[in-house]
Amino acid sequence: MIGRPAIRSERLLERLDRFAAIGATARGGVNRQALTEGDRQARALLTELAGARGFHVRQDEAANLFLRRDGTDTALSPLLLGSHLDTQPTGGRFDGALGVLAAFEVLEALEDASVVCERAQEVVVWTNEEGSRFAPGAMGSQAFAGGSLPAAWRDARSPDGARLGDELAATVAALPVPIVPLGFPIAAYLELHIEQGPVLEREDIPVGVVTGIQGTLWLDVEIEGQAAHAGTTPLEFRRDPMRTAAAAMAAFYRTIMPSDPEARFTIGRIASEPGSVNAVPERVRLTIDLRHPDAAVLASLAGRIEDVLRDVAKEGGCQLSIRRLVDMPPTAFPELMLERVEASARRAGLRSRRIVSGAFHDALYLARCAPVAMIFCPCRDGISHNEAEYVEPRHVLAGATVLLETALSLIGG
Ligand code: HGY
Ligand code: MN
Ligand code: MN
Ligand code: MN
Repeated sequence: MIGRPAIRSERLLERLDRFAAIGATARGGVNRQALTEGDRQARALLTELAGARGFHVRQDEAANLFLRRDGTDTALSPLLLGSHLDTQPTGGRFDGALGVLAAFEVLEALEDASVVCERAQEVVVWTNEEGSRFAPGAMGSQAFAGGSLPAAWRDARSPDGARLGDELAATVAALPVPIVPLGFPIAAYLELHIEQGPVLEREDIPVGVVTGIQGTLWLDVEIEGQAAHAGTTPLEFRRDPMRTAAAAMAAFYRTIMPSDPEARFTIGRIASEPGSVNAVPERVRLTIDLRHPDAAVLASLAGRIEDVLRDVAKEGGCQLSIRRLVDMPPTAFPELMLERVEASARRAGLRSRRIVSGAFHDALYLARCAPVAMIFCPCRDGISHNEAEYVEPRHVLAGATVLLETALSLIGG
């Protein structure tokens, strides 16, 4: 080893700028949705950078991408570190990309310092973490942890009408690299991510030691009534799904979050068919994103939501269908891994605090197959899933340094 490996901040910041240019939006954000041309472009760039450093690039059938830096003992399972490159439609330049590029920077720092390790290290890019173009979210990591990609997912359709299976095939075909089995033994998984909330910034603490991830449920709700003339149809003749949806939404906004400060309830998408100004809609579809740190409370809130929907649909003479698109139980990360990250922060001379994640992450599924640790860094005003998302360079460096230190503690460096 030639000296202790160190993060080269200017290289990492330059990489973040370079990737932010792929899918850049006019308002300074990034629109690089899962399995689009932009996603494929970012994967190709990362593959090129990896090849230039002699890292081995491979992918699996879920298009999860792996960049491997060999260890001396091939019998040892690798340390995996990474995140995702796909973004929200009006996403930021750090959500996901920070974790991938910081992980890549860790491998480069090890290579620069000629650190020879017994255990291989692999940067991973998980496919479709956001789930906003194709549900469910954290798709690639879920397939990796489960060892299979459910056939039903392949027929998932995006709002722009694309079929997941086709986009997945195009993404895998776009990178002529060896295919690895879906799911292989790993020693541990590390992920650096922005907090996407206000706590670390408010307390001026540079490192978040993530204790776990709260539970998440996504519901796809379809309310079917009867299309009718807007001008001629009196109330008693209407079976209006928009009126039904509005009654349910009013009840949800009035009760769920106001009565439980830990509950998170979001309707992010609503669509009306045929969507004509002067026709009572035939159908209304809306999505519900429900979260809570307590599994029993999450289940009971979901039950109440479904009861309210059934009652108002009955009252409005409408048909109702509810599909569960995502059902992620609350997940805790191992105490020993939390202590590892805290020790890494201390070695780096950085203050840290434990924090639960309000957002889900790929680490949630990796926790089912290996010891996992997540490191958070503060983001400005806690803003994310928004083009204004921003992380100060000093916090990028702090997070990447703790990621390097934690990786070293796991590969015997
Ligand atoms: O929705 C989430 O929690 C993640 O940021 N995709
Ligand atoms: Mn090699
Ligand atoms: Mn993310
Ligand atoms: Mn996100």
